[in-house]
Amino acid sequence: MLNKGCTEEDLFSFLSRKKQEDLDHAFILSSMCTPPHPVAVRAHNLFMETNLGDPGLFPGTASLEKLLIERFGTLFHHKEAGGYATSGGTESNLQALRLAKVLKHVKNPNAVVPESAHFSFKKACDILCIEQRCVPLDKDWRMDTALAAEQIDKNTICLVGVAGTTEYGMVDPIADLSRIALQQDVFLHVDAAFGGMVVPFLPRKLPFDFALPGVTTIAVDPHKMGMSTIPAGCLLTREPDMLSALNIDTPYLSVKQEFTLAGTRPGAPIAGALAVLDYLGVEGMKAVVSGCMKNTERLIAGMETFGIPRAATPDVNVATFNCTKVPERWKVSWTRQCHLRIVCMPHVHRDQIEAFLRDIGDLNA
Ligand code: 0PR
Repeated sequence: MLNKGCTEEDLFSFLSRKKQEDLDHAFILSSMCTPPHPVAVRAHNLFMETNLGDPGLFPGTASLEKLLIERFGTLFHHKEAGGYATSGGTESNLQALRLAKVLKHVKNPNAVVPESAHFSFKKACDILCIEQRCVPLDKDWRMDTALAAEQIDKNTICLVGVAGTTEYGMVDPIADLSRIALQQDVFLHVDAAFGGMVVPFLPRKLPFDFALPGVTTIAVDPHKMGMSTIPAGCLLTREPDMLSALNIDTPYLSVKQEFTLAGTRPGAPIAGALAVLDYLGVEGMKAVVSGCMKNTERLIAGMETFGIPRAATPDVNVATFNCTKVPERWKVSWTRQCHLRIVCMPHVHRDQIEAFLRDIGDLNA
């Protein structure tokens, strides 16, 4: 630390230079995050100093968190759902498994997850000492539900399905998983960190939420397709009071117990997340999602005209290809199976898709 502080001007010229070292979003095709919507930024700034680790001091902010959970409950066909705002999908998935572990009381618990599950489940299982059982996918990159049913035994506490897989953008057959979960009396956690803000706004109905009676908990991340500021995730529970099973005593705070993972929790991104939902409404979100899906389809069609086939026909805005080379200025990602992966987020406009396709054309000429 400097002995004597520097001037504000020097400080911010240093910070601006550092910011310029970050990549330009115009070329980022690999991210599931996107620059926040302007109303999210404005709401975030308004609630900058709030801390929901001590909600009694910030009752207004705490009521926004309640509203956010209510909005998602309603969107996911269960107005009475419980839940809270997390730091993102990793925390939501961890807390969902923790809840299953606490409520299921099994000595050597295991969780049955698809091979496509996000690596946060590995972290959660490590921390919670749960055996992670991975289920192979079918030829369309969705969880094979027959194989999932075979993996469940008396020590299984939770079955996991993904709505919008990280690598291939698929929605698992959650209706089948819901039936299996009810039959076998295990929890069903749906990781809709990405797809929770896409699937409800698609013209094609893909069941994944509380309308399916076996679904116990859902993770959804406003900081992905919800265009909020970071960090904003949500964990929703079917039973309104389910999370109280995780309560621990917090004697000197304004509330005497808490079930959250983090202690200090920012209220700002919660305000940001709610701001986007209320500002855009269902119609606005449909327009955003429709734009992203059209760009995904255009990208797939364009690549195929160059003889570069898709690796999957995605349910959400993630496109994958049998392709080995991409012009350097574009920041793309590669799946574990070495497929090119592009996420058509709201910041990836049609112009960028066309410019990318032109570059691919030049590369293949
Ligand atoms: N579940 C799913 C289905 C996810 O795709 C992700 C993250 C998570 C859970 C975990 O969410 P948090 O990272 O919010 O805890 N998916 C992206 C990924 O791992 C996250 C990401 C976003 C990565 C932007 C890179 C990036 O630039 O690919």
